[in-house]
Amino acid sequence: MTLNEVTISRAILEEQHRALVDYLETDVAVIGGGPSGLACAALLGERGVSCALIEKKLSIGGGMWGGGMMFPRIVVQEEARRLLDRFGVTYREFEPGYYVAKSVETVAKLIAAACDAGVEFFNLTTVEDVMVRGDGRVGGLVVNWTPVGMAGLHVDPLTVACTCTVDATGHDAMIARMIERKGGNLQVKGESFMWAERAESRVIEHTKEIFPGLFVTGMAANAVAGECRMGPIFGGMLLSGERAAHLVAEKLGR
Ligand code: 48H
Ligand code: FE2
Repeated sequence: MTLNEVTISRAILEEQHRALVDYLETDVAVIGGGPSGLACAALLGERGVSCALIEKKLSIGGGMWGGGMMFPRIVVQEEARRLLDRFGVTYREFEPGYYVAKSVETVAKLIAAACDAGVEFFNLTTVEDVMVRGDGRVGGLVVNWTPVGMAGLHVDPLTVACTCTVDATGHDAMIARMIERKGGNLQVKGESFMWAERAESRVIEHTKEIFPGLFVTGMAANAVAGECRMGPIFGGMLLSGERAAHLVAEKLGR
């Protein structure tokens, strides 16, 4: 068999173009491919919700790859152990209630679960703005290729429409901050000191709809609420992603 380079190029262009066009209107856009966004997207996909995950970097996985101070291990507490089981992540009990897993395996299995659930990934894509119209809700996102911003090029973005948006952008709570900056009725307090136990329990209750059509999950939920950080324990991120998926599905009547 002879291989035709043009066919290879056409396969890539046509398939990805179709994905982009298919997701110009979607039920849910999850912004950020860290642990909370991945868990949220995977669990929404499993419920049959059409879900796009938009990640500005080349790699999906966010802050989980690096474990703690570049030791690629993460810790998960008892409450979230069932989510490691659900996503098929192997782990070892270090001390009663402290489970340690490999960060690379955990990221890989979360990504695999999201893929299996039909989530469409758009990496290298930055959400640079949101659409809020007369109805006062987030109805869409303004997106551009990440390298456009990195190169400082003046290239206008494109727009996607979504019924629900999930801010899973981590410490910076980027989407919530966009709304705050533009005068929306939303205050981002910024994260507080390290206090693992408090941060891990509170992140679940801070996971909610913070502005019409906009849900927040993961570290962004604590950043919006002025809540503590937790270091490299990741159970709260997974539980928060699960809670966000539940709230979004409820909102969509699914
Ligand atoms: C597209 C964007 C944009 C944008 C950002 O940081 P993350 O891993 O987020 P979480 O909340 O799922 O997990 C937090 C965890 O990794 C962590 O840092 C913890 C637990 N820290 C505790 C501590 O004490 O430090 O992932 C967020 C993702 C990243 O991949 C970003 O690149 C991406 O969001 N992102 N994607 N458009 N505007 N902004
Ligand atoms: Fe962090």
